[in-house]
Amino acid sequence: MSRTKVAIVGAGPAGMLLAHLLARVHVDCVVLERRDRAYVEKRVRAGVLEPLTAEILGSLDLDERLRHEGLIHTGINLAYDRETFRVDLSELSGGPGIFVYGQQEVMKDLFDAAEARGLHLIWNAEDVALHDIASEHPWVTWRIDGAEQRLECDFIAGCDGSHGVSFASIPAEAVRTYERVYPFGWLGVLAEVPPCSHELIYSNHERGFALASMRSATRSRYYIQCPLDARLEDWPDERFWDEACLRLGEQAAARLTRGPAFEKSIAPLRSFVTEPMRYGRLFLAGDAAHIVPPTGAKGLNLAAADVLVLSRALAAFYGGGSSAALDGYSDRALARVWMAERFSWWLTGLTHRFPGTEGFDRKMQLAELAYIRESRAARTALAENYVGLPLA
Ligand code: FAS
Ligand code: PHB
Repeated sequence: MSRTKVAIVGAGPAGMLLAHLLARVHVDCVVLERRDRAYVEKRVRAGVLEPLTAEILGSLDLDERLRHEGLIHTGINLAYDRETFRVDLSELSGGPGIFVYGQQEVMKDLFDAAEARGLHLIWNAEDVALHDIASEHPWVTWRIDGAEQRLECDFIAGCDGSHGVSFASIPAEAVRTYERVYPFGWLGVLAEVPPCSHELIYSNHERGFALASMRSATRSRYYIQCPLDARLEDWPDERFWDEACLRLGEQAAARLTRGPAFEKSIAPLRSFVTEPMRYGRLFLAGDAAHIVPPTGAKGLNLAAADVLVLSRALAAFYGGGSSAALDGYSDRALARVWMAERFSWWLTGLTHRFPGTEGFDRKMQLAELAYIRESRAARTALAENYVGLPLA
């Protein structure tokens, strides 16, 4: 049996950033991850970092590769009805814009530094279970090679994503959940081809949404909206490229380089929030507490903001004994979460085709896109939300 101050469940962006933030303020913690490093690192997922997330990595001296290999984008593009227009994120938000740097790279940086800094990570922790989370002395158990392990702690950080054990450990009557499930998914490919545009293109096409993104000047990431029952085997590369070209518009299609997809996956889209993000000595962060559709590129960035607030609250507790910040964690994190949920829901509604929304609804989408193209105020609102709203 061992003891720590904070037991962190999950070594995704939330768990690993929290571990580094706590190590920085000398708060002892242990990270329990049910998979191994290779599995967590190979998951493609996010590609856009807000300036706040880049600042957090910088504050931990973990931004060297981001600064040298990441791409700074000062704008994004919206396409609809054979029109494409740019939203100047940097000029309209007064900040640097966004950083295009894959979640895989962020995880590599977090894991490399964790090993170098001696952070305590336990991989392949099976059957993690949380105990006495409503008491002042919670503890965690798990199995390694069949042998039961136990860890005493003061607090548990549930950073184990949307299918983790933390959320499931909270009595249903102690939380309220809010959900919106979208009637479509995203079919995404990763290919070693140069991107068709030096900035992201979000396209609302009558055949459905499409997104042209990238990981570098030689590696591209494309997504198209697909039905929820779509099957990968029905989407050979050529069919994917044909559809992407149709939906991204002639200009982009003319510059699009096709190539073999070395990663292809379908992700469902949903919005989900748990309130509160705390139960007793268990604090939820990231996807364990909330899910956003990837349209707004907010998932990883919300996880980073949650653990920044949580790490400061834990530092205040261990630094001065006050639990005021811990008691305020859930409200403070949720204030930003709901804003990001609203933006992600709104941008999804603006850029995707919803079954049965022909005629008037379609005209509303096109009129709103035309308004954004014409109105500096509307583009400013989009830019402010896209680069990330300040922490309250
Ligand atoms: P994560 O899910 O990343 O990490 C949780 C960790 O906990 C995992 O490593 C898991 O193995 C571990 N775990 C789970 N249960 C456990 C247990 N019982 N015991 C121990 N460990 C356990 N965001 C964007 O901004 N842009 C995108 O393009 C984008 N694409 C996405 C595509 C997909 C398919 C998904 C699912 C998400 C995507 N996201 C995207 C959102 C994504 O980036 C998440 O928001 C981000 O990974 C959240 O990080 P965590 O909260 O750390 O959760
Ligand atoms: C990505 O590059 O994977 C990406 C970018 C922007 C999004 C979603 C995904 O909104």
